[in-house]
Amino acid sequence: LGSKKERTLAMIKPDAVNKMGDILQMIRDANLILTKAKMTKLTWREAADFYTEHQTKSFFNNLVQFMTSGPVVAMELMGDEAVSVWRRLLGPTDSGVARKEAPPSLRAQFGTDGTRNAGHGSDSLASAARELEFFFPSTAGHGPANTANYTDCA
Ligand code: DGI
Repeated sequence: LGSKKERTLAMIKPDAVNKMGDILQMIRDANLILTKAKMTKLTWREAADFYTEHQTKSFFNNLVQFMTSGPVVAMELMGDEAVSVWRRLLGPTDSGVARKEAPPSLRAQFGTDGTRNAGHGSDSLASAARELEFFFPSTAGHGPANTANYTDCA
């Protein structure tokens, strides 16, 4: 892997978990590779911690309610400019806005509105580091992904 490869934290939110197959296809078509994945049901506290930067916002309770309404799938994606590539696949935060854009993004296809918006992606390398540690803590024995030979997955 070249030195320009990035890692990002992608998440399929509860409203789109049953679209995982379509989403994995989008990931593959964008030349990102899946290096870690975990399905989990977040507790209220976990969801509130994950979105702690939004704790004072009016939509915070609705957001945490939604994020705890069913399982999510957390994924580590790797590839050239993975952070921005995945954000582009996601599309605008509000799925209603996303549907006005072409080509149809993940949120345009699988989300509903400004809260139920199908997916999450880290917005910077710093966020990615924090969010990857949140879902895949380095102390949990996952070990670093061996990225030396992922060509079979591309
Ligand atoms: O990084 P994003 O998910 O695109 O957006 P964000 O980090 O600003 O907000 C995190 C989540 O919070 C977003 O996916 C949905 C929710 N949210 C953000 N802004 C609004 C919102 N929900 C509602 N209802 N209204 C908002 O203005």
